[in-house]
Amino acid sequence: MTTVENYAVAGIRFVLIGGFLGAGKTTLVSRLAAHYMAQGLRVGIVTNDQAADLVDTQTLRGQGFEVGEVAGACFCCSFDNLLQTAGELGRESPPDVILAEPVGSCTDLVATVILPLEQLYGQRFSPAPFGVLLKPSHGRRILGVSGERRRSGFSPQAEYIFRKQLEEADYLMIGRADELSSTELDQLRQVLAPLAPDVPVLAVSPKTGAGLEAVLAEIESEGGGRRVLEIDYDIYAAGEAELGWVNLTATVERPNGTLDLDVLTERIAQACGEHLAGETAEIAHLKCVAMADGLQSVANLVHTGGKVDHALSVSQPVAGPVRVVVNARVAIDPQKLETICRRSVEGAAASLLGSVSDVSSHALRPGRPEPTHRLAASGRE
Ligand SMILES: Nc1nc2c(ncn2[C@@H]2O[C@H](COP(=O)(O)OP(=O)(O)OP(=O)(O)O)[C@@H](O)[C@H]2O)c(=O)[nH]1
Ligand SMILES: [Mg+2]
Repeated sequence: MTTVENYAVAGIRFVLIGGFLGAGKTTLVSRLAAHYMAQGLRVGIVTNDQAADLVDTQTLRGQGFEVGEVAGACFCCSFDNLLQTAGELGRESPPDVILAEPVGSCTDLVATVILPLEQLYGQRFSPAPFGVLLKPSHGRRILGVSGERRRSGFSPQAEYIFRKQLEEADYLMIGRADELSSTELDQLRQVLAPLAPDVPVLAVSPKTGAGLEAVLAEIESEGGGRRVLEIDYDIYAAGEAELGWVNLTATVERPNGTLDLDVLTERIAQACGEHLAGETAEIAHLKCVAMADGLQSVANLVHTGGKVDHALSVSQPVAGPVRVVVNARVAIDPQKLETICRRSVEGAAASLLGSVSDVSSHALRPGRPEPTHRLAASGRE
């Protein structure tokens, strides 16, 4: 069982949770953080994105966690920034556990993050075995469950990233298990077996907490296999560059009236989803947070044609300005995506008799990953 004492001896337990965009990493990180805090451990969280204005940072901070953000590039390419951000968590007394969520289009994390932490900064950090969440919706299509190899909506290069993420795991977690039948779980286990032989495969539901005990046991086990990938960075870079990336912020206001934050985020996500379906553009993850009076509503879409889900809900209407942040990662031209996001925010606000101001956004395609370090298990760069 984890105690403050044994983490204090071993250094900060550094827990990296990998997995594709929309797999459920933030939801799992939040569950794990709550669990460790309830045990009396000090917890810090690090989020990561290619651009500023992250929904995940807002939602985790809104839940009362201490969160540092590495923005502008993935952990592997901003390794020193990751170290600095981790070092700034819990300034008065360092955390016992750091939970870190990499960008969901990132892979090769064992060689570029876990081994450098272990081999170059092993006095400070004790990296846990690396767990990767499988996203069932895209996983079924990309891995060809039951021979139903359907179009995933992504190019072979982006599918390559999805597979590589699974290959480097010390343990795999099939996410959203609450939505899967036992047959569907078995089918996923079968297609995972050749990709990741000899790796434990857990069924988890970050949203309900089911399966958390088994994840905790993996995190607390000693040593990971440190599965360093054989990976072609040209394919990896092409796969990442296929995604349009938009982070948009805006203020929505309804003069002399109140706004229902859940309806607002749902309408924004719904409108984006409809526009993108019209473009036959596959959504990797589209999330929208609306914040006011310390309250947060978050609406998510994790594939095109999917149903809008609320990761966080607010029951009462709010008066006054509402801060909205949209993060969209979609296989489409980023400028087109930016226009769709702006129009969707404006349309949703207008449908609630609200107005939009202070709009700002970043639209980009992720650049080629150039890791700060890339270590082999032997410690050589
Ligand atoms: N039904 C169900 N939904 C879940 C579960 N875990 C996460 N979700 C939902 O899946 C969506 C994506 O979850 P996130 O935790 O934001 O996913 P993520 O991997 O952090 O996404 P990125 O940061 O964009 O890569 C949200 O709507 C969550 O509420 C689960 O166990 N069951
Ligand atoms: Mg996340």
